[in-house]
Amino acid sequence: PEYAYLDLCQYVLDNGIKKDDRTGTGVLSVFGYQMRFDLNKGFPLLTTKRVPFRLVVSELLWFIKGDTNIRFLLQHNNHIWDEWPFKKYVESEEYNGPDMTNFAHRSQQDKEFAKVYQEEKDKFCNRILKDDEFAKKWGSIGPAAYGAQWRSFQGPYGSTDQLKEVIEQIKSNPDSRRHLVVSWNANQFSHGEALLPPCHTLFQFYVADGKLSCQLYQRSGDIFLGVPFNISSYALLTHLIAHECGLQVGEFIHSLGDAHIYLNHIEQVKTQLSREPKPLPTLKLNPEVKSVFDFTMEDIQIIGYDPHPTIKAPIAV
Ligand code: THF
Repeated sequence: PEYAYLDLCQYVLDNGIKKDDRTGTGVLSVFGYQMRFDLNKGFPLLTTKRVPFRLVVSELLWFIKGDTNIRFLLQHNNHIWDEWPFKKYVESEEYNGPDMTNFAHRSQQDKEFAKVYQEEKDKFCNRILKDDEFAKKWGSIGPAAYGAQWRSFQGPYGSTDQLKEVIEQIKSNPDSRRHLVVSWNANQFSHGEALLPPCHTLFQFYVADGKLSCQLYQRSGDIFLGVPFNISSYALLTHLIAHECGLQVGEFIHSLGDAHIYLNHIEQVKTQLSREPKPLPTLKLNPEVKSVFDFTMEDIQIIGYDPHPTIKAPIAV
């Protein structure tokens, strides 16, 4: 079932080196690690803790739409990207509420502050939902977000819809070795355009024996919170594209650069490792939908998901 993931956790606990990081939290980290998931042996949604699949789906549909504004996520009650636009807003001239400096850290240490922070963030989210002008100005996670890179990669020759082109190529020229989508636009980052430069820098598809496989190179992976999402997100993307192209699914191969466990996630990881994995669920796609670009939440179902309970952990911002 999910041993590839559990082995990664154990490997980093055993071999990880203590490092400081951008967020000031501290991590146990290794460099270079690869996991393989055979998508014919069940859908890789972890069973040793509950992974909220509807959040994975709405995030992926958001990328596929080419959207970079969190309004769509909020409309689906998905809050996994809130912290980044909120940070930009509270650091701006326009914000005049209570001091939010270092909110991610302080809200973990200080219960009173955690309440004030939650109120301010709720206000922010409500304005993003209701106020078009405000959403336009403050809801974006920046022009370097996945949605923009996948659907309108900017370069000297104009804009490229990488996702659309790669799907066309998989259909017309399956043996090609160029089925790539790249999110890392070095030029953009060196000019300060990104709130958070993409962690999923590049993915590639591969067709053999009528099966579609996908490999992701992720430059940085938050093993406890992010990676379980990332595995099921790319597995789902592979299923959607295989569905449109009339292919079966093959493998998802997850290659990680800096693979780390945040120091404030270590107890949670140990709890998870103490649990017995259960059989993986299966994915069911609405056969009426033909194009990757037409799927909605209702068209994507997970069957037979019976995980161990949720394990809470704070996100590093
Ligand atoms: N930053 C960091 N530090 N870690 C990441 O995993 C990460 N992401 C995205 C962007 N920056 C990142 C955001 N993805 C959760 C999951 C994925 C996220 C962000 C947050 C999270 O908190 N998941 C909870 C459930 C949350 C909920 O129910 O609302 C969980 O228990 O899984 C990597 O893509």
